[in-house]
Amino acid sequence: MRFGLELGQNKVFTPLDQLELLYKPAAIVPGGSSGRLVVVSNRVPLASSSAAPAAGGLAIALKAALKARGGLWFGWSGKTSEESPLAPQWRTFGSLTYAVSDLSRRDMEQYYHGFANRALWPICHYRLDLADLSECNAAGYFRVNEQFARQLHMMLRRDDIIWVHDYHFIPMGRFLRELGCVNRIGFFMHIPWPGPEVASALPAYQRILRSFGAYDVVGFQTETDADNFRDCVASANAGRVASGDWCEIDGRRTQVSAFPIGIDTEAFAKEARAVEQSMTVKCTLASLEGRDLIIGVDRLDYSKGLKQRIEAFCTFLERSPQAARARVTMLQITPKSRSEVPEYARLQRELAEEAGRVNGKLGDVDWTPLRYINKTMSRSALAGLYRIARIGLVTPLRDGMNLVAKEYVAAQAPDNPGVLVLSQFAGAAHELKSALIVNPYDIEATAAAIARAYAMPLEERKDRWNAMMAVLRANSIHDWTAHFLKALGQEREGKEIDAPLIEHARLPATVGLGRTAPLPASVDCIRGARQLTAARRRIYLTVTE
Ligand code: GDG
Repeated sequence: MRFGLELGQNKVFTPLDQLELLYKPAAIVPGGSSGRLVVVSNRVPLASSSAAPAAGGLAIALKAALKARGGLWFGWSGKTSEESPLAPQWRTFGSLTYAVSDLSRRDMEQYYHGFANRALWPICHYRLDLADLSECNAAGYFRVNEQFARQLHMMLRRDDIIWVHDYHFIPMGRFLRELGCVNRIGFFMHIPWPGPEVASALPAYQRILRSFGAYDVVGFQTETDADNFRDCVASANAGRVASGDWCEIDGRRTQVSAFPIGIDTEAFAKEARAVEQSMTVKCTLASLEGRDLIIGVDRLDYSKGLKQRIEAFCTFLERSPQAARARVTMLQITPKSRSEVPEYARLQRELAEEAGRVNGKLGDVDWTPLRYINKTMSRSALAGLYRIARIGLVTPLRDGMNLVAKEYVAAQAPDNPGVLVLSQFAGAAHELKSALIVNPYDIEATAAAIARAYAMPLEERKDRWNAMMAVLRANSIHDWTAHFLKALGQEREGKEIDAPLIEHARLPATVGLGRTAPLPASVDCIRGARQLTAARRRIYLTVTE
């Protein structure tokens, strides 16, 4: 018997016994052989052919991890359909299966555009002024998460290890638990998490916060984000914060830690070296006619600080007669994103106007100071353009990490590296301390940092670059995947941590970091933690039998 599934343009026929294999639960073996890795993310990089464009670093690293242990990648197809929910469509390549599901138009409006991109995104980026707090969008967010959880639950085996990604799916773990899922489930937040004063503006704040308690491991980009989250848990009485990165939320223990995401440093450096002679690089160099290049690469998003960056570049040219005479040129590559969301459509118009204004004011018949491009470039073209740029401008107003900062550094030529100007509000600033760190709201200071980068002697550029490369090499995207999966696999490998739960109490913040510190352990809490662990083991064994 054969079963037909539509996948993009292709109709895939799959024998029914293979479908059964996909849905059939496997027996749990605590501490035994490793199960599949199941990744859940909003978009699934399902390449329909080998001619598809190369995936980004995150997709490559996750794919490698999925292939290594066998896996399933599940998420939204990127398409809408009239009816919802439809059964997921899936496709298998060797040990890796992709399963994707469409959204109805209403789900897309409420869950994706409405709640994920107009409530969670702005609030997590500290933009309360741009947030839409509509209740029905919040309801749509939970509804779609429940739908996806039901679909995923049907496909799970009992020894799968599940890794949920990003703000679109915060409640996914909670719904899976309600369906009886006892697997290890981890969650990684790619965007920032603000403190309670800002986060509590979220519609359904308590429900969202408590949703995190369904996960065994919750990862954030920086210690600051993880601390903010712990502060939210404590101040909302959603649980208790313990020593050693542990939180108890709604009676369940969750590890809350920072796992700063990296890039494939060596591969990116190699790519940048290799494309030095490419047509894109040669044509760009020819068009510059010896002028120095400053580069910015960002999705078109208000969090990226593009207006302030253009203003800072303009101020730099006005304050620096030498640079103006040398006709330094800025290339800003900004692929459009989320154009259906009104705030993004408005920003798109405003940036185009601003670019025109700068070029009208400072340009000449043979010089366009700002090359503002809304096109998506190939990954290798980007690597080559980073390499020829004397300055990398990465000045978001708020960013979980910012991979462009890391890519710019990795792409530099060791004997003549460029300078990274980096926002203090990017997660990357926690690691790349040898960049020129700026406050992107301060236009004059950012312009001064550009001037300093422009004039920086070779020895200083090399010292700064070497220091940053050492950081990137020590924490690549592969290390990130391994660290997270190791934390998530602790129990499976019989290494469950029996750290005592300790009442959360805030001591005066330590200088600069604002970290919280625990008080001595309370006997009741320790007992509670042990009971919880024992109860969880009992459930585990019951399921196994
Ligand atoms: C979220 C968080 C966090 C950009 N333009 C083109 C292109 N890109 C690539 C870059 C980079 C990626 O897109 C952008 O990554 P970012 O980290 O800068 O920003 P978000 O998209 O907002 O990502 C962020 C990240 O998740 C990972 O956890 O760092 O904080 O917001 O890799 O190179 N790639 C190609 N053409 C382009 O025109 N090929």
